[in-house]
Amino acid sequence: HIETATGDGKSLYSGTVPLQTSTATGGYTLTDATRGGGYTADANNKTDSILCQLFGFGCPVPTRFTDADNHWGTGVNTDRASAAVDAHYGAATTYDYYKTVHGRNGIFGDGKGVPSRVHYGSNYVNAFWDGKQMTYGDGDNVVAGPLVSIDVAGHEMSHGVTEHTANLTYSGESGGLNEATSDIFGTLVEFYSNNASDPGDYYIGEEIMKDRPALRFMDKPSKDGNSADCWSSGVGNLDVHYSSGVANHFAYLLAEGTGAKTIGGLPHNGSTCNGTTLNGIGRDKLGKIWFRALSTYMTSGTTYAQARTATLNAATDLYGASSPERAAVAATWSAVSVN
Ligand code: ASN
Ligand code: ZN
Ligand code: CA
Repeated sequence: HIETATGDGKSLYSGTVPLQTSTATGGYTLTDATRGGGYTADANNKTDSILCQLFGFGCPVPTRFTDADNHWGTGVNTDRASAAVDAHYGAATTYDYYKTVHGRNGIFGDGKGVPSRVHYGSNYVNAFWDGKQMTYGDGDNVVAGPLVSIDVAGHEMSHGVTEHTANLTYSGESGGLNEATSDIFGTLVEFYSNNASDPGDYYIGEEIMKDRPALRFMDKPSKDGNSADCWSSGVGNLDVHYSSGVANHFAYLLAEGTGAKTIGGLPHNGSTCNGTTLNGIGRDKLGKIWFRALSTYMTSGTTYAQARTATLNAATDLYGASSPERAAVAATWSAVSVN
């Protein structure tokens, strides 16, 4: 019979981490029965055909990893299990974050875990949630290394949470809010992991990027050369990974306020679009307010103006209509030109 076991693994980005596994023929396998049976498998560098992507026909079947002694990986990508260690840890940490902090049982809210597959395609510089499973590329080692860092894992799986809550449409302003939701919770998962090798910060993808410090910067989104710091009419015409900048900037300023500080060893500097100074109410309250807004007030077509109202309603529910938290939400949206 199958038993659950606790092993450990040498990850690519998060040092040695505990892993929840199961006994299997030949030792152990990366199946986490304590978190709804989520498992991690090897995509063997195959890609999904168009038929697979559109209709689910002829999809390559990932193969399970096995390990004889339940000590996984080497911390370098030449060992195929190392990226799997990060992915399995990322899925477990994201599951725990939503359950512990928000009382949500997994991505779908039904207690089911999800499959993750690593080594997708060849030099594939992306990671994605397809509605059912996580997929991670190995990167090209020029722009990016393997895309299995905890903030990327939390970002992608949070797309699943968004899909099953507000279901923000992935274009226009709602698309920016969808992307920002993933950046916000990917970041809060990274902080929740409390991992010395990859401490929390408001950069997205700082562990994976090779040709720049990170993919995105929540303290000042325009640092990526493309993202918007402040709302303006037409921001919804940007790619959703850039229109997200307004909400990422809001989230950073709400939690941390203005001014220069070092977070997770990296420089951050919040400044407002209207010249105001903000103090920040902390990450935990940011997470509570954003999650309640997402799961209670936002809908598929929510705009930035409506996100302001949604988060104000959430803050009223959580802290009261006259609370400093609600006032901070109002002042912070105004600080990113959402009035
Ligand atoms: N990595 C991209 C993202 O999550 C892929 C996608 O699903 N658009 O934004
Ligand atoms: Zn995304
Ligand atoms: Ca990060």
